[in-house]
Amino acid sequence: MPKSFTSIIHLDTVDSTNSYLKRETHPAGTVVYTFNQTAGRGRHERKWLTFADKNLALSLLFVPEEPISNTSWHVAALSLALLNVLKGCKVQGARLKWPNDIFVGDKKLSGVLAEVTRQGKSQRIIAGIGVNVNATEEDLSEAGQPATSILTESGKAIELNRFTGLYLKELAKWTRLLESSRGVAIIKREWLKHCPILGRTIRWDSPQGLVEGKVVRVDDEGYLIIESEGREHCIVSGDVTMV
Ligand code: BT5
Repeated sequence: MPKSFTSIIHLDTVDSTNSYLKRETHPAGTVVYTFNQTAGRGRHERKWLTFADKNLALSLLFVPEEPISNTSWHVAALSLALLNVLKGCKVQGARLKWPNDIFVGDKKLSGVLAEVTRQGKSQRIIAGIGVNVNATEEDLSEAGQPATSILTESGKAIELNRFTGLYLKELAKWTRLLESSRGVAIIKREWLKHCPILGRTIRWDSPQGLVEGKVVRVDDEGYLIIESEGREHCIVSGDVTMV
């Protein structure tokens, strides 16, 4: 088992690997995964489709020593780990899309959902990733937005246990980095390399309505700072599209 994890639980089926970790008591570093998630969740109560025995749904429990104010770098660790595995799977041109997606061209291949709960005085971060591994174009047409998979991009299916092993090995590296003192700086640098958002004009679906502005920086907590009509806005969450 990779050193960063305390246990790795494989479930034949589960409603949602994030929900599983939320309702159970497990130590920090527990990973749970399945190839048959029946009620996968996205952000804002959206659905995440898994397609039985074709895709991976995996969640990891973090219990940080100090409370954190946002989960951007945890999300980034899960995504960056996947980007490295995708290279080995001959998927060309994968990139990150703020805040939580992996895209190839204009199609979504993976999404991450991070949720924060409390247990006594501890903060628990449950970060879950859904990866389209062997889903076919026909499956993906149900996703409600352009979507793709490793199979569709590379033309080759990959055995799910093998894929999960490769992903866990990478994830262990990024998780260790996240917990090291210089880790966040390295994750931020790598994230910026793969998420070409600086200087771009974006449209942000804010609680007050649509805001269009240029991304001037990403702060150390992973928030996007955009400039719009002479004012800076800090984007904490929500959906953004490039203009
Ligand atoms: C996400 O939400 O992209 C986060 C997805 C996280 C799923 C993982 S699986 C393990 C863990 N357990 C869970 O229950 N969840 C996590 P969001 O950015 O809100 O995107 C959701 C939208 O993506 C949906 O409204 C659909 O349009 C689209 N979608 C659903 N399934 C998809 C799929 N398999 N591939 C591509 N797009 C999909």
